[in-house]
Amino acid sequence: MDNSRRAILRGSLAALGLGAIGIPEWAIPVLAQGETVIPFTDVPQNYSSTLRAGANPSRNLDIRKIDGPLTPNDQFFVTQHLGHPAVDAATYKLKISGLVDRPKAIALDQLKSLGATEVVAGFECSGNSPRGIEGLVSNAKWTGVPLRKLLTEAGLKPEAAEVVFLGADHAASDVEWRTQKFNLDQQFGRSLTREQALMPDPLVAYAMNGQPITVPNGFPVRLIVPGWYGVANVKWLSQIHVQEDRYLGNYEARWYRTVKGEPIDGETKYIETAISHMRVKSAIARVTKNGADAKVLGFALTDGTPIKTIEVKVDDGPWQPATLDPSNTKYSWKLFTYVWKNPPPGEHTLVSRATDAKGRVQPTAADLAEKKSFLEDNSQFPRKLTIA
Ligand SMILES: Nc1nc2c(c(=O)[nH]1)N[C@H]1C(S)=C(S)[C@@H](COP(=O)(O)O)O[C@H]1N2
Ligand SMILES: [Mo]
Repeated sequence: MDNSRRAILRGSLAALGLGAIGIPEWAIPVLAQGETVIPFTDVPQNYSSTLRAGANPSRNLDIRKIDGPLTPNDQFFVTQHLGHPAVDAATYKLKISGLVDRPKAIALDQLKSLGATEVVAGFECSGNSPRGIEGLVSNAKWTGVPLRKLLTEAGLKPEAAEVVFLGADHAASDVEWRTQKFNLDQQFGRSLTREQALMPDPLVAYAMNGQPITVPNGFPVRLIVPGWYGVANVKWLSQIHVQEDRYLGNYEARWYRTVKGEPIDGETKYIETAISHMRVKSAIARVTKNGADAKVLGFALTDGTPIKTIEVKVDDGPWQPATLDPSNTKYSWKLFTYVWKNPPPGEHTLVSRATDAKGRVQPTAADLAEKKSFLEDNSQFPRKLTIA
């Protein structure tokens, strides 16, 4: 990159409040000659995308910096409940226990020798929303062994109905039962039904964008369930336990559920559901200007169902079709662009809306009024900016 482009980029990043940290290499192809970023006026001054220190370090992806299909490992969002356990790769063993014919304890090298299937999977935390500028989302290429291969080699017994995934992270936690509260040491755990676990997609992953999975993102091994919310992707995976009964752990049945009113035969019924497949969502991530026209960049997520349309609306104008990026794949996030011709000076509101091939339309915030719990907020995200 020549110095003039570098200077332009530095100016644009300064406008984002990012100037002081220098120019990350991956940001280099972002802006063409003469292209400048139009800052959003809806991003808080203190918005941070650095790993927050403390017992439970987390990090947002600053979606204004998305510049390509894969999120670099040092930018990938980070969130979890119980901090980052240190797992020693040299002594690591993935245990497979319970209702299997051949219980296993698989070392990391052994796991790597069992396969190198790749999937590009993007996901968001089910708590991701406009309130946090949609920063709990990322997209990476994962490499690992198909879960069903491991389960088939272990041999599921006929009565095996539920596959539980336990992380190495654990803590004394409140387990509520009626009016009682037990304080018990619990591992982070999630489950899939036998049928879901034997689908071709779920991956026991040991690499992320061609590198070992980072410690914050689950080193050395994590589960990836493409098309599902982040919570399904158990990090620091230490044990796969197969059982007959439904698993009702804290992060399966209590924390991660949606309380939502649905009209059923003309009456609103409050149905509680577990967090599973991602609901169709899109968001505008960045707006740039080069000459007279502005370019809008955004991302969309689905459960793997193809996108039918992504549309962008400027102020009170009509919905206009956006263009999907050719790099998108079945389970990746879907990048899109929209050319905003001749934006007039002044304040504007831009919003995007995704519709999938099953006809499911991304709702407005008002459409979600009967959803009482905040998870699974796939509402349209109106963005505000000012054209000088
Ligand atoms: N072991 C373990 N895995 C976990 C969690 C956790 O607390 N412990 N949190 C889940 C949640 S809620 C999300 S959104 C994703 C976040 O993955 P990331 O930090 O790699 O972005 O991890 C999931 N996997
Ligand atoms: Mo999450």
